[in-house]
Amino acid sequence: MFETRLCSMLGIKYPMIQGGMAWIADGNLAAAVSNAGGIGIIAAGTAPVDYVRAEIKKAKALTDKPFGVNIMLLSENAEDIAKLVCEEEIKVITTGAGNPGKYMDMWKANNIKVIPVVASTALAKRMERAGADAIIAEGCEAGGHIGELTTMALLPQVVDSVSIPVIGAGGIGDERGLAAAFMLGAEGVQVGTRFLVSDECTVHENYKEKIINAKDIDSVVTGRSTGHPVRVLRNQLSRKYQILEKENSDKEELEKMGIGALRKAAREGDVVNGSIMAGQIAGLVSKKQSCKEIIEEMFLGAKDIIKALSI
Ligand code: TUI
Repeated sequence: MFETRLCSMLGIKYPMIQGGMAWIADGNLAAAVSNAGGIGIIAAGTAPVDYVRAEIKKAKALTDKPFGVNIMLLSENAEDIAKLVCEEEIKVITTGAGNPGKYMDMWKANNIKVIPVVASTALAKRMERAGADAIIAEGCEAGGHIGELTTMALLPQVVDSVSIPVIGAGGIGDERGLAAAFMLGAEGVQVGTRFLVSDECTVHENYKEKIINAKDIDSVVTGRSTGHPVRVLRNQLSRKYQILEKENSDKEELEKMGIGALRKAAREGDVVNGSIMAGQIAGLVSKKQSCKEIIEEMFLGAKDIIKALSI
């Protein structure tokens, strides 16, 4: 039922891409998702090149399945990571928070499948023209850096605007979300927040507990005033940030507050002064499971939903 063009393109069993969560999605998580039949992704985020190289080596040791790297285009290391993925013969790249146009030719010359994340039909069309192999349409229910449109509105419009496969993202955390994305024309889904609490995810336990305990309305968007809106779970840092934004504080000072805050929460477990990036679906994520259990539960459940509809 879910054998789409994405499966044959990437050589995977289930058309599911793991979200490229900076400072969270490492070689361990990527390998676990790939071993379970999806496509695991190592997030480069704002990390140094050597860190990303080490995570790639880790994933290579843990799986013989294909896995990818997410390149966060706002990072000052983006260009170096763009070259690293060619050197390391990475099979798939997802990109976020910008337009990867200037790297496309280099990646295509290295036979890499390129799947940019977009938040608009305009960028989706540009990416298709530039040679993208598929598109991730990510709605603002997602965690981290977001665009303006919801998944429900964005996804079908992107599906209509390109002919390459479209992957739905943002707010997809169970079999119902997966089935809904396919109803909107998706040929795959990207899941982030639910994998964050997986057994194989090495994010700090305090971060996992925050996700498990989150309710529907516990995420907020900070950074609209600086032009870099980011969805996070509400905590002392987000409240401080929102007050400063209301007071029209200096943009540079606000940006500085954000840098390093994600790492502080994800690696050090400081969920008071750190940034807990997560999607709106965190309220639905209530149990820790292996990546295999998550993927199989979602696809088997979605199959049942769609079967029940066709009676
Ligand atoms: O990239 C993400 N989510 C992220 S990146 C990240 S790391 C970070 N750290 C500190 C500050 C900011 C980010 C955390 N979460 N998602 C993919 C995504 N890309 N969502 C939306 C977009 C997007 C938005 C506008 C992509 C392109 C775009 O327009 C670019 C253009 O030039 O048209």
